[in-house]
Amino acid sequence: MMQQVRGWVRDARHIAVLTGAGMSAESGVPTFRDAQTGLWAQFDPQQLATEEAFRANPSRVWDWYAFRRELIAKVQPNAGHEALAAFAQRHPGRLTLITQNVDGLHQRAGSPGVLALHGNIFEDKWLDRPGPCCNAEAAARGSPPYCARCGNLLRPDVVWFGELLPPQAMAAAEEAARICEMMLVVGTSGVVYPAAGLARAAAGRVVVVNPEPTELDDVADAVLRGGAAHILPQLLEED
Ligand code: BV8
Repeated sequence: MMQQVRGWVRDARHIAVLTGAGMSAESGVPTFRDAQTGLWAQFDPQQLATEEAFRANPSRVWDWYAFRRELIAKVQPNAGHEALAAFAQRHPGRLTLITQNVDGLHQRAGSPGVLALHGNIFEDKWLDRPGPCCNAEAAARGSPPYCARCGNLLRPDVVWFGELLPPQAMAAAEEAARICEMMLVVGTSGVVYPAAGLARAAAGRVVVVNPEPTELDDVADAVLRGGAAHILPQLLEED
């Protein structure tokens, strides 16, 4: 199967890649559906990653993101991130990388033009429409930081459940799915929409890379059972 899929990679002019939290698992970043650790074990990420949860308890949600930021800042991109970046650098314009991840590891590995559908965990934005008094650099320290003049809160610049994805990134991702001869779907359970819908809309062959069964296995032309850091270097290295 690996040799056959390597042939598909060789023959594809346009390759779309959709990655999820499993892409970063071998870097040491727990996936979204891994049991939350320690203090966070009592919370469901799907409940925490919402505007409603933030408004109800800003410091709890802010502290969860601070905990994740601290963990992600200490890890490195893995061989899977690096294989995707090296391929894109060897073949400019042939590979479009679409990620649901907010950890920035694809960007740190050197992948160009990453379509980050769910935002960036290291960026903040104002919770409510900012007034002239709202200056993020001068925000009053706190969990979360806030505008001392009007009380507006800073929040992580990620897409929470119930929030629209960035229209430009999503449009570019849909275009990449439409023109691709193949789509690699790596490290995602395929549960979260509209990102998972990209695999269902792919014009080309769909190849799932995942150690476990996923919700997208039914649309896969091939499934490579294994970890991203192990499979992707084999799949993308040149003969
Ligand atoms: C929206 C940022 C419109 C925050 C995240 C149909 C259409 C549209 C929307 C919906 C729909 N159905 C339901 C919805 C609503 C909802 C949704 O999808 N709910 C699900 C749970 C049913 N979607 C939304 O709300 C989206 N917005 O639709 O807006 C709208 C707007 C207003 C009003 C109405 C409609 C917004 C979704 C974005 C949410 N934000 N992240 C943050 O990170 O804190 S999603 C979050 O889950 C992460 O980004 C994560 O990447 C993502 C998806 O999870 P996965 O990446 O798949 O991770 P998971 O843990 O599930 O799986 C890991 C996989 O890795 C596993 O398969 C595992 O086997 C594998 N793995 C493990 N180790 C490895 C590995 N793979 C490879 N190698 C390994 N070593």
